[in-house]
Amino acid sequence: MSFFLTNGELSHYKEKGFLIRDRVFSGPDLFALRSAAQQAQEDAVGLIRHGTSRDRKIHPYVIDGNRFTDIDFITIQFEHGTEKYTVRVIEPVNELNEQFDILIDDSRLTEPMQQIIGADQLALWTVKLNLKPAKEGSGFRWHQDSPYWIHDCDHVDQLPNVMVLLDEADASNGCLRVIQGSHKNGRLPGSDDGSQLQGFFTNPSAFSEKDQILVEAPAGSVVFFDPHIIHGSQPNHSNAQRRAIIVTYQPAGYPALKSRVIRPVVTSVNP
Ligand SMILES: O=C(O)CCC(=O)C(=O)O
Repeated sequence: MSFFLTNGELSHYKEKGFLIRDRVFSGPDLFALRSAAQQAQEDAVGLIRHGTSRDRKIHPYVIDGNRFTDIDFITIQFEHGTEKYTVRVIEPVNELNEQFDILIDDSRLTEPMQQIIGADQLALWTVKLNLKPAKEGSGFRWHQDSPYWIHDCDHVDQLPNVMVLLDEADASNGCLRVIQGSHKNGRLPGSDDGSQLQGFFTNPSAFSEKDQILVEAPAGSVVFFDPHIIHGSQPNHSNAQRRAIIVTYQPAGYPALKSRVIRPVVTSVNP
C-alpha cells in the first residue's frame, strides 16, 4: 500500500503550511502507541524519582517557573502549576521506548515526508510525546519551531513535523491550532514579555489570531506541518486526555537534535 501524497494534498500542504489525514492509525497500532506512551511516562518518572542502576545523569531545572528534568539528553517537562510528577512532554521519546523507534520508520509518515522534504533518504531530527492530561494539561503559546532549532541546524526550512493523534482532539481538550499560511513569512520576531523563553514565542504583532485553524480530528489521524508555521494550543480543561506524538524529519546524513547521532530513517522508493 502506498501512502505518498496526491498532488492536491502536497499543494494544500505547501499553500496552507499543514495537512490533515484522518484515521491513518487504528486498532492494534493505536493500542501499541497508547501503551508505549503510558510506559514511557512511567519509566521517565521512575528514573527521575528512584534513580537508576544504569548510571544515567539526572538534571532537574526550572525555566520561567516550570519544571524540567534531563535524563542524560532526554528532556522531561512537567505540567505547569503543580508540584506533582505529571509529565507534559518527553523528548526524544524514542530513547525511552522502542515503539516510537518503529513509528519513525513507518511508511504512513515517511512517504509523505519524502515528498515534503524532496529527498529519497531521510534522518530523524527529533520526536516528542505531548501528553496533555485531562483537566491539567497546559497549553502551548503561539510559536514557530524554527527559532528553537536555528542554533543547532542550518537547514531549519527542511524540518517538517508530523503529529500523530493518540486521542480524538478538539477544542475542549486542547487540539493543535495553526495560523494558516504563516509559514510563508519565514522566521518571525519573538515576543518581548520579559520571560526567559520570550524569544521563542511569536510576537503577537506578526500575525492575526483570526487566521487560526483548529486541527480537530479523530484518534489515529496525522497532521503534517511546516517548521515555520505559527502554532499552539489551549489547555485541556476536559475529562479526556489528548496525547500526541510529533516526529520531525530532515534530509539524510545530519545528526538528531539532542543525541547528535545520525538516526537514519527507513524509506520507500517514490514511484
Ligand atoms: O501538543 C500541542 O498541543 C502543541 C505542541 C507544540 O506546539 C509543540 O510541541 O511544538
